[in-house]
Amino acid sequence: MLSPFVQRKVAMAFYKYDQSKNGLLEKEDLLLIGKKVAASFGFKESDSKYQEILEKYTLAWDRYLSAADTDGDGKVSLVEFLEARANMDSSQIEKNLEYNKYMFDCLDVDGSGTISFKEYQISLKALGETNEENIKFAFDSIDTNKDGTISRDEYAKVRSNYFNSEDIEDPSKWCYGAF
Ligand SMILES: [Ca+2]
Ligand SMILES: [Ca+2]
Ligand SMILES: [Ca+2]
Repeated sequence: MLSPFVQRKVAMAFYKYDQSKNGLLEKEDLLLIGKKVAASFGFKESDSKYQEILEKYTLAWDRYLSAADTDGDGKVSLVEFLEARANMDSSQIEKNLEYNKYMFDCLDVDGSGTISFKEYQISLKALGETNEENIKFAFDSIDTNKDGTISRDEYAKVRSNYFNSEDIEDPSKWCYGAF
């Protein structure tokens, strides 16, 4: 059973991903985010880079998020999403890193192996965060070694804390935008 604080964080992430606002997560939501991100980078539908970004979001659904669809109806309800998070073991670092890979790849639009401030900013804006200061605060708190980029390890750490930490002061709660 997740604590009320963790439930709140999980639900917040769920509703940010639910772009069609029907209360369910579907592949379509991931594609909507991918399309916003691709458009923000100035790519057009006919560009190969645009299709490449959509492919990353498709993989994030197929290989990661859809695993929470336990009743197999093609949609993830909030209950299913909460259950999937409750079953996520923070000690299974390797498994979490593997899951994180698909979300990380979505954010690492240019495939450089790190998430730049611009990549993070565009992703958060696609999820509905518009306040630049909030985005900067979130980015700086994830970039723990202060090299100006988010590494795979830094990203895995913040997602693990987001979905597991009971510390209400921990800034990881900001990783999807203002908390
Ligand atoms: Ca379902
Ligand atoms: Ca990058
Ligand atoms: Ca860093």
